[in-house]
Amino acid sequence: MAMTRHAEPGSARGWPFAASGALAAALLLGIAEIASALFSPVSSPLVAVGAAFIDITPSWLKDFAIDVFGTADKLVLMVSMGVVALALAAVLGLIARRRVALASVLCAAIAVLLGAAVLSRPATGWLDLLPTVLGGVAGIAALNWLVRLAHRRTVPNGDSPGPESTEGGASGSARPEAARRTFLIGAGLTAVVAVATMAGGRALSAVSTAAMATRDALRLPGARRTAAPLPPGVGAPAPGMPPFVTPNGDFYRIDTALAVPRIDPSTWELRVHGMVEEEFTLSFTELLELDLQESWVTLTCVSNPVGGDLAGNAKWLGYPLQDLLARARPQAGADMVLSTSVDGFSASTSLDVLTDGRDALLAVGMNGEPLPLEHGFPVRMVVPGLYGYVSATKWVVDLEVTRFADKTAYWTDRGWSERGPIKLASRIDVPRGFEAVPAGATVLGGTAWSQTIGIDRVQVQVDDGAWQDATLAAEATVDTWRQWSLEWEGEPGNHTARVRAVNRDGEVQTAERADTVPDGASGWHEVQFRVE
Ligand SMILES: Nc1nc2c(c(=O)[nH]1)N[C@H]1C(S)=C(S)[C@@H](COP(=O)(O)O)O[C@H]1N2
Ligand SMILES: [Mo]
Repeated sequence: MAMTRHAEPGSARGWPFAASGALAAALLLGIAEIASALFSPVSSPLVAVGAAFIDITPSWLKDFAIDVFGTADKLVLMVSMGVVALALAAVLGLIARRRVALASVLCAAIAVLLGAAVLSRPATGWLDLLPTVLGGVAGIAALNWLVRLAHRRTVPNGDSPGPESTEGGASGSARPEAARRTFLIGAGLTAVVAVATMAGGRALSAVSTAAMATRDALRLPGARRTAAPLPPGVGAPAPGMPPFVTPNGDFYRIDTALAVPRIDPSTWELRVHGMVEEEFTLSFTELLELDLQESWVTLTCVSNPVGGDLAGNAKWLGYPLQDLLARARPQAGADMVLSTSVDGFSASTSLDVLTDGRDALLAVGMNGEPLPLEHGFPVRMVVPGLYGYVSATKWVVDLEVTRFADKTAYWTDRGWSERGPIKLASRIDVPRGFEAVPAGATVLGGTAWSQTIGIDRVQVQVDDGAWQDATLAAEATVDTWRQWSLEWEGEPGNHTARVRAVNRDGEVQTAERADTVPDGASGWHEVQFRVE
């Protein structure tokens, strides 16, 4: 007896659904890959799953894989994972044929598993789930769309009886053709986007991996003029205070860069030009051969609200901008230096400030390391006393000596003020807002800054009582913040503490509240807390 298989219109046309599933999965991974390359390389679900897989593989299997495939072992792993994933995704597509909602839920469940793999990596946090979430959303949308198109191409063939079967012959033969073409176009489009995002993402992360390797291999020369060691007691003796020196990994980051620029130091060049007697360009090697200097500087962002933490303190290594400008010899009438980043960001810095002797640096090092990629590798500016948006250009490649009357910078074009000196500020770090502290003696602590001038006094007022002088911690330099503390004993219940600082010029921090726009927030910081 011969087994004859009759081509059932329904079951024979499973492949468009299987393909829809595979394409949706490919899109999910592609979108996640490009997003992670732009956002944070450790957040790639593909890499996370591969790494997690390597971690759980028994060592005999690892040894076997290395024996058989040698250095191609990782490639073989990635390709095998890809094949298994596409096969599973094809099954998902077949499920979606009858139960698209269930398949969507399964797809979301897969995204959750991928997210779990990302979170299981050592250097990831909740934000690193973003690429997987974006990929998951794209994947589910593509699955639903393609499955709908796949149904349309089968329906007129009698897959489901309905009004179509009673329609005239003309539409009966024309519609499947058109529907088939629509499905193929949809599938092709999804494939193109999936492949492009995957390839783009992998290429981009290869570039960042290379940039990180270059940075890791870089040895910075020592400073000709080193910073004085920190005096003992720069940290206030209040438990829970932030460290006096901000570790690079905890340093606040503010920039307009969607993807962190990756600059190869061997191709980096700084062009110094404009209203100068001598234009020149400087290479990274030339920069490192100059007399580098170290200095402690507290950077502050103009967008820092009263009491906020958009400030960080580091030891910077670099070449004095004053000396660099002396070599260019600015012409009379120039009053500004427009610095531009490789990504187009620009800052207008007053020429007076850059030549008044303060420690303004063309910086290459941060806390004893090359600048981290996200803090401007390989070269940025650091200017004590000015908010970052008018001075701290990261990935800097161009300095134009010009006039405020002739040129404007990125944020000045968007309503922020032209010069941006940092306002005298103080904040309470402990207790934190709404913290409950045990009864007995409490140590209040915080931070104050008045870069280039120095902090002379910090005063604290609790519950409308008298202003009390806080104890100042040791001062590192006038360009750094200064910690303070105050011992206080209060009744159980709710309390409010407020703080103000006085700088060495005798200026008392104003109580007048100002928004961050256009030139920085002002006002006294207040914290409410409870004594148990
Ligand atoms: N290229 C570039 N440099 C930039 C910015 C930017 O958006 N792009 N932002 C500036 C701002 S507003 C601040 S506050 C500082 C922050 O430096 P950080 O990210 O190293 O803390 O960088 C400045 N330099
Ligand atoms: Mo900023």
